[in-house]
Amino acid sequence: MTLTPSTDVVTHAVRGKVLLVTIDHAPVNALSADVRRGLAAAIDAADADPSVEAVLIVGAGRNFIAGADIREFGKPPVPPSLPDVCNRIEACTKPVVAAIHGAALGGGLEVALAAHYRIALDGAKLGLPEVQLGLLPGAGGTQRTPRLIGAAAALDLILSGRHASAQEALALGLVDRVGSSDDLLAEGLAYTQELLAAHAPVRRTRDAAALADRAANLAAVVAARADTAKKSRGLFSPLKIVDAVEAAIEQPFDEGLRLERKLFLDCLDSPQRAGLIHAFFAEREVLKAPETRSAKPRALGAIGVVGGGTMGAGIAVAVLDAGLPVTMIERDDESLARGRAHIEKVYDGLIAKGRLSAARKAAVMARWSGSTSYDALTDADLVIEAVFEDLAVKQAVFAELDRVCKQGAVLATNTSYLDIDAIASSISRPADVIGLHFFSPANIMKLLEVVVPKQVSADVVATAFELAKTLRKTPVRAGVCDGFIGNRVLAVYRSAADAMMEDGASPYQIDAAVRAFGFPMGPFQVVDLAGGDIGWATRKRRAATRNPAARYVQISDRLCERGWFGQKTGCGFYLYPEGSRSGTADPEVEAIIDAERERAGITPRAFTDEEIVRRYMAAMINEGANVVHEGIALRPLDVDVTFLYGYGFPRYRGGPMKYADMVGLPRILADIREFAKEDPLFWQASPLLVDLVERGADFASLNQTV
Ligand code: 3H9
Repeated sequence: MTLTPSTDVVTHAVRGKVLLVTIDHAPVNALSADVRRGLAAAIDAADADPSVEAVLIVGAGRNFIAGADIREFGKPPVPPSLPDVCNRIEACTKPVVAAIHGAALGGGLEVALAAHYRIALDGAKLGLPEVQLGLLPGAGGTQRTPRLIGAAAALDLILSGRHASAQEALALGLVDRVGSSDDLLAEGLAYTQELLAAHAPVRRTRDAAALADRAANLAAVVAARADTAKKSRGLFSPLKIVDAVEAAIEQPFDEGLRLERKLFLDCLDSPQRAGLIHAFFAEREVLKAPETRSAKPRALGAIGVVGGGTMGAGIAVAVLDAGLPVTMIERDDESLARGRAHIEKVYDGLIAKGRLSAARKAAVMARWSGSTSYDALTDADLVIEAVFEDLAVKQAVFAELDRVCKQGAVLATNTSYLDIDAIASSISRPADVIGLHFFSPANIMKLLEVVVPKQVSADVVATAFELAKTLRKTPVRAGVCDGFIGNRVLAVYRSAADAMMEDGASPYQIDAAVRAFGFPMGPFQVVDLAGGDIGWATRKRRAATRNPAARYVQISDRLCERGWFGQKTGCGFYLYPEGSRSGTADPEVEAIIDAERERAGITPRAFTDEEIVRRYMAAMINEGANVVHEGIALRPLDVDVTFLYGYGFPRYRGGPMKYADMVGLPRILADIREFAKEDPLFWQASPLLVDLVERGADFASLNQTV
């Protein structure tokens, strides 16, 4: 057997009558220019070699092919293009088999669909996830998939971007066989030899017949178009996907491919593609905090949670769901029972929806134990404190943890604002203390701010990142300051929203403008959902240290003084008749706002939705820049991931700092300087923003790996 490199990353070798083509391009066999060249060359070699009767394509490592090389997008294209390579594979005069293990995603599945036969191993993941990157399958996926499995199934796969298992792929007709062992090469070769023995012909997907029933397939397109218009509001690529699949039904294959190429390039040029691909890489970069490289995580077996309120219970559910045991501490039996009830309520909700069995709930709850004595935490590897947000109360808890916990236990606080350095230095082992800021509901929200105090040891930080992985959360490393990354920036853009409200925009207009930008909710809806009393308590806490010269809008306080805390009290900025969760505008609130404007001596003016968004975003970006400048966030991308995962920032815009880069930093700075004419104290341009603009640089230039 000779091994011929087509390129360094694709080799081919003759095995009897079969040309075995191996893609070996770590980490995930993405289809870089070298891989594309290598694949085309291998097919040329197969056609040219009379001793070769069939071709088998496999991937080395853990995956078949993860797709096009995402890092190439936005750069000048290098031939051959992937559509050309797929067409070359399909045109091969000898049967081509793809043997799939691990991921066959995007362009990876398109390569497999261009092959003539497909076998997948158990554990394979097949999908066309391009939509999640603002794209559509651009190497024949929108044309071959419906021809192979019908428009309805193809649209479901392409519009959702989900991964199908090997078994599902078999049932759909996406693959011909599921291997019975995990020996990729043996399975692939055996299947190829079987096909040769049966004189199986070249079988091209372009000729497959699943679109024969034109009417039924068109009906699927009509339904998908209506559904997509509703569900994918604001997104650019989904409706283009529907158009491309429609072309598969209505047009000859080559015409369809041409349309697909055009639509793909339109998507490639779109800012949404840039935003979504930034998000893809950013969510992987945040995992690479310096301590995760320099230190090994400590063991994570038994977890303690102090406090059984909403937050403590949510954290306990997240930990239980990850398969770890939880010991919950509460001050008395009644509170402990309430904590347990909070947890059970989550699981009972799942049972009611048919998503969990009673037996499964019992198995999960068997990992839960509760106690009113801190002594129950002596074996815990990591304890998360989630009690009342008050420094003295938290320090008292930490004194107890210091007393009972074993040496080496990680002691974490779930505070959202408080000075973790002050908590750490109040006990005898400050190196073990860290902040783990979960977001409510803690079992659902993906963001976990890992807040790193001065004295903490590197392996404790590494353990926090490990915990995030176990809990399937997205960790972002943050430094200690009031509000860390997320809530600190939130406080600033909330103030900008309050100022606009007092100056003349209604909360309803502001919310609608922010929703139109792509957030699921506006800032005043968020207040109503979270409970106005929470922000009120924070404002009272900060009152003593607030700069008396700073503008302070009192409208929210007026609502709270009336007990209007939002959804839970039936009214806040909105009215929630009879427990309804979607609010309606409240004329009484508007009257209160009018009265406050009068009290403050403000003549209200009109705002356009565009100006609202400009001010809102400028405030968010400027404080984001401050947070990076002060080292609270490692890089701008850490701010982006915080907002994507914790604050509903629209993913297709990439996060506030990416958005700023796309708008252009000079424009953001010019806006801030313009707004500063009215309120110079609030609108102080971040030194980092000024510096970047002076240097002609952008936030992305600061995103290199730390
Ligand atoms: C496409 O195919 C378009 C075509 O239709 C048309 C073209 C004309 N490219 O996630 P991991 C990197 S669009 C470049 O941590 P896992 C990743 O950044 C593409 N790099 O591993 C990371 O790098 P680093 C459609 C990629 O085991 C490393 O690989 N395909 C690519 O948890 C490991 O990744 C997709 O959208 C790529 N395509 O998960 C699939 N993929 O070590 C995207 C990964 O420097 N990929 N990297 O941080 C995935 O979903 C997951 O990576 C996968 C593995 C499931 C494959």
